[in-house]
Amino acid sequence: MLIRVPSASRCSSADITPESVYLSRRRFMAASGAGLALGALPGVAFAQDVSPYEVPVPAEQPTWFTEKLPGVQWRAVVPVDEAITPFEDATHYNNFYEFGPDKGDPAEHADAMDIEPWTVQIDGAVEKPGTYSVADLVQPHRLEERIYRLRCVEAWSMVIPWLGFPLGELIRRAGPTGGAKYVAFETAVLPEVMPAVDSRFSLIDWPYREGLRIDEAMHPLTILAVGMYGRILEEQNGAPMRLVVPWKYGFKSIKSIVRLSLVEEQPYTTWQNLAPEEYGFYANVNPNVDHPRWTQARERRLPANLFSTNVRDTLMFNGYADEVASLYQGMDLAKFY
Ligand SMILES: Nc1nc2c(c(=O)[nH]1)N[C@H]1C(S)=C(S)[C@@H](COP(=O)(O)O)O[C@H]1N2
Ligand SMILES: [Mo]
Repeated sequence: MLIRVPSASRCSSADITPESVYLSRRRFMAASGAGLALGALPGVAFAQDVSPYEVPVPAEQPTWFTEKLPGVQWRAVVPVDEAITPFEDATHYNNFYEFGPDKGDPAEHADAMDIEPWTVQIDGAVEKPGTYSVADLVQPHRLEERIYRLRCVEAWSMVIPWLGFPLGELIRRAGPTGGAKYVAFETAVLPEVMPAVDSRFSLIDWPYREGLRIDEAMHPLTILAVGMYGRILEEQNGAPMRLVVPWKYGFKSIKSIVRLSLVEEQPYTTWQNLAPEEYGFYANVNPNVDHPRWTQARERRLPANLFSTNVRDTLMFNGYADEVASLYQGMDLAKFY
């Protein structure tokens, strides 16, 4: 018998979709109509306590989340025509350095984080600064499902169905004033549950910090996510609220946000500060600008397995060039990496 093993250097087009995800997806498409354009169709309601994915759902999800489920706009953006990463991989192969450096550390440690209640401080150049509960921040919004590629700077990627709302809507409600040129974000620092933030040997100057230019923050693809796979976010993925900027390397998508500031100057960001030659402020996914130590032209789509490393070409702006390339018109992307 001839068994063909794809060579590691070639892109594999065979996407492996686990049966359960595939089946629930078929059900889902039948219910909602496949291939929705942005904002084209009203959301399809599912029973409050039922995730359309066959994934573990916590026994108790906060009411601020469950009360939003019947109104969710599923598949709010045309889904990528690529298999959704199995929930197990998306929740057990993570970067969340506060919980440790290994991919399995966040899943092991992060559920000790108490996300209920949780508040986010909004300050800087806004008319309505204050400390708001996540419940209050989510309340005015309809949740949308955004199925996005997530491309880590380490050259692996996934496809994750998030539930969230556009960050721009929140900023508009806060009332940005003239000095609002950038948005700065900070993650919680919880030494009792985050083994790495206490370490004298840690290279990172906590809190983990990220930032966007205001036009990037207002872009309709940029969301604050509170759920994934039709359910609440897992702690290791940044519960209760994290940023998702799909055309940028994953490190921009800061988790477990406690502070959002509208500021005049380009803010301090964690990775840029650690290694400015390797990680820039913009961090736009770009197959033509290599990391100093590896190529960014290709990526490993997880899960990879014994028979397929699942290598594929990385797309300009992670496949979102039509939507976002105009934000960078006239900029030298090799200089502003
Ligand atoms: N606070 C915080 N946010 C973070 C990180 C982190 O270490 N700390 N890692 C980033 C990196 S490098 C990536 S690739 C994504 C991973 O998101 P995921 O685990 O949900 O896939 O989270 C980003 N957000
Ligand atoms: Mo990353």
